[in-house]
Amino acid sequence: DEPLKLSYLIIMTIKKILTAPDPLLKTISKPVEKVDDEIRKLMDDMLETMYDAPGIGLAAVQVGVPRRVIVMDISWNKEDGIKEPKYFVNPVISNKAKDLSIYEEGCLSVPDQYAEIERPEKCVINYLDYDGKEKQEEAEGLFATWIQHEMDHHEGMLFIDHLSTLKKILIVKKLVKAKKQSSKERIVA
Ligand code: GNR
Ligand code: NI
Repeated sequence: DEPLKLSYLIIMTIKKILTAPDPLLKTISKPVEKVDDEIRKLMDDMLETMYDAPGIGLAAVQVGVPRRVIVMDISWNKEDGIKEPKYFVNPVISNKAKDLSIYEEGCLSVPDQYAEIERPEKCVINYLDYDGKEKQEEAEGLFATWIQHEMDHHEGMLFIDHLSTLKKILIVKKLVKAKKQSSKERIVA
């Protein structure tokens, strides 16, 4: 028989994603002091949680950790199935373009709700990567929209905060109703 080789073991945890109107989602996230193993473990867990959801991005506050950490993978649902995870620690956005683009956005913390949101079509992003190295990238198109959506989470904002008060109230009402419904179903089950 083949000998069993276990060179290393990675345990990743799928965490619970908070949904609006959870007050924790309004927390302003704190910067990370050092990209150490604890932060890397958080990023691994966030990535697993995001793939499981499934989503294309996730901010730490969405799993109840108010730190400036984002994971993202905009490629993994393409046909080739190759995953390309990206990690952004302490991201800062600059050089926002004056021109805006509109995309229909959704959010794992606002389940089943979508709305068209206008944001600068291009921006520059400075951040620390998985190894704590400083990086700079230009973002445009969907990537620009997504990174700005994730950055909003660090400021305690959701995409619905860009909508009119009326639209926002309607969406939050729907979410509260859906939450009540699912907890009833759990009791019956
Ligand atoms: O999975 C997600 N899809 C998405 C679609 C359009 C615009 C933004 C997003 S982000 C979202 C995941 C999420 O909630 N990240 O915070
Ligand atoms: Ni979101």
